[in-house]
Amino acid sequence: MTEALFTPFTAGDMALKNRVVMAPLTRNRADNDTGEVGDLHVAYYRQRAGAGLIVTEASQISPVGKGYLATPGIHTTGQVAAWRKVTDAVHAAGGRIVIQLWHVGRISHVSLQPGGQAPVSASAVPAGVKTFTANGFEETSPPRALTVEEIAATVADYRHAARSAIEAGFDGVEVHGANGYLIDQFLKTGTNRRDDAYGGSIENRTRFLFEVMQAVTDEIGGARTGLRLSPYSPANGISDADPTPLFTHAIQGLNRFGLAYLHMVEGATGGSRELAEGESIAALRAHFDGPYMANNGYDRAMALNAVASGAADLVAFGRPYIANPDLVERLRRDAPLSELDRETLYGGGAEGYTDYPALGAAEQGQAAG
Ligand code: 8OZ
Repeated sequence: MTEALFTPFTAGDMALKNRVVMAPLTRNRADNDTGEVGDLHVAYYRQRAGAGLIVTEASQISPVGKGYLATPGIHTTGQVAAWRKVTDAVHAAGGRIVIQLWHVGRISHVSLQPGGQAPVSASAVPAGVKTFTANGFEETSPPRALTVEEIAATVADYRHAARSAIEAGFDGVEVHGANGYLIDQFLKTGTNRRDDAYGGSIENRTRFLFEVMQAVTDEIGGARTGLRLSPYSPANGISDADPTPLFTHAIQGLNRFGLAYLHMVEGATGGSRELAEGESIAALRAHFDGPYMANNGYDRAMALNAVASGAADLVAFGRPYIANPDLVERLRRDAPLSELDRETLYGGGAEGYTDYPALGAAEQGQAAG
């Protein structure tokens, strides 16, 4: 019997060969000056083309959207040409790949910003967390609030990045609305103290998200656009006074865009799946009409069950994909998973990046036996 996790699925315009997704993973190996990916990225993503869908590492939509050393961008012609080699390699290997569109907002440092300026956010509320700069881990710099004109320009940057993604050969984009970055900073009360049309009520705090989704879907179509949210995650010092009504409104409002999928971090990003009393991912998911991608701490049994039961259409695996380039094959055969090396997660070269082996032919025979 073929488990549903390994059967094809169509997400918007994207015909996927299975329901296993490689989640976005920041690895800090792009050229820090140009934001361009290189040959290592081509090899890394090609090795992982067995996934039904790859979501790339988060990639900044503009220079001010950058918040960590050596993350890639998707806004210059050089970045587009560099990513084209990755998308060609993944497609030649039979995979599908979308790029995650990222603006970090306040999760940045003056040394990473154009002209050494302060990072931007919904409001001038410091994050009190660390980022990764040329000097190692450093406290994020206090942000300033975007003006209404700058918000419009930022929406235009998302649109331009989405167009650039299609020019680079991506099958679509995933807008990063999660983990305490700019969109989340507008959504949640801990970071949004605005008293204009972008702050205060739930309608106002979701305005920026909806403007971004409108611009991106106008530009490339909803069927090539996904979105990642993390309603209950405290990642990057974010908080909201009452997240359930906020995300109920947000998710209901997303239905009009005909998205390829909604990707949810179910709990604390990279941490606990426990929720507070009255909070339920299933209840939020029920408001969404389109394909649902589950994420956060899934193992094989959880993923098989989530798809078989209909709780999820797709399951995104993050950390397991770092050390297991052939993760789908290992899940299919119920083969052991390799452990990742934490020392080589962020930055560096091929070590801990492209040198994790796939199952050997002999092991594959045994596991299949
Ligand atoms: C780990 C390190 C740096 C960035 C996220 C883009 O949490 C990230 C990220 C993760 O979404």
